[in-house]
Amino acid sequence: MLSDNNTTRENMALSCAGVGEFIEAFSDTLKPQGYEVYPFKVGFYNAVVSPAHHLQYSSDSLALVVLSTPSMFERSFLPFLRSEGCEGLSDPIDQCTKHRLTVAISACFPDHSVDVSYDYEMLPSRRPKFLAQTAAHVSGAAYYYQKSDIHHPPWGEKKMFGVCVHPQLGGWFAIRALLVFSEVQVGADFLQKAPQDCVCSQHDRIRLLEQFNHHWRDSSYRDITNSEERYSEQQIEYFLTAPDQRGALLRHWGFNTT
Ligand code: B12
Repeated sequence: MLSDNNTTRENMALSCAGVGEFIEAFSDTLKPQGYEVYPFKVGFYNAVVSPAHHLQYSSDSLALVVLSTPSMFERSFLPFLRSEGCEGLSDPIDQCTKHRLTVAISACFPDHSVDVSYDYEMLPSRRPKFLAQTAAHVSGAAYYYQKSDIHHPPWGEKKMFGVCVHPQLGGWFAIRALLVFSEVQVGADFLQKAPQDCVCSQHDRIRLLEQFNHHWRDSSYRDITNSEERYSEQQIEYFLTAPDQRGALLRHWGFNTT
């Protein structure tokens, strides 16, 4: 990767303020398209996951987690279908996110090597490339409520999947991608930001995990807080449609998909 003056940029070091400046244009590009961007250090993530899930970068490397907000569907996805269309077997929302991020990365980080992983990508070991909920939590974007956050779980040994809650959006968002800048190191003044704990009581946390695990199709878990935005009826219909039927639904709505 070459910088403006044709020197190789390696081990660029950024202070906390420098991180804000570094990601500003990227974040400003994606915000009107319905995406949010949160920075963190790889070390924050590796400190909590098991070694098998470690991200293989130095602990000071800069990482960004990208969330989609409710408006992504109308501001980014429907226009994407109109302008680009989508083809092949992969999920149309995934195609849209990949397209938007690829364009924004080349525009905002032309001189940097960026490793991008998407939420749906798996390693050969069949593990997800990154644990989206842990990334959202350690970046301060959204609190990840897990069974271990319940003092006396009423479910015994039964596995209960955890769920992230965003302070403004409740459960009305998704975690889409992880970017890692292996050559950008973040200084010690960049402190981990605690996510806002917006489901404080044990009673509500139990309700949240039960709704997410047993009733996720009714989206009640998404309304655990008073969220500022929700998915539109059209978006809810899209996501409740089985993945293999979504192409037909888009064609029914008048979009060209193959
Ligand atoms: C596999 C998968 C599934 C599987 C299994 C779920 C699971 N959690 O294992 C199935 C098919 C069941 C599933 C279903 C759903 N899923 Co799903 N799924 C995933 C996926 C791809 C990987 C999850 C995974 O394998 N985790 C592995 C386990 C081991 O991770 P873990 O339990 O978190 O354990 C780690 C943490 O505990 C961490 N850790 C340890 N200590 C600490 C301490 C702290 C403080 C922290 C932060 C972390 C931490 O270390 C552990 C690993 O070592 C993620 C996307 C992604 N790339 O992450 C989406 C994801 C979790 N799913 C999501 C959703 C919404 C759903 C569904 C509602 C369906 C849908 N897509 O609409 C349902 C709901 C669950 C249900 N009732 O069935 C969302 C959740 C969003 C949110 N708000 O949290 C995600 C993040 C996708 C996304 N794009 O946003 N899913």
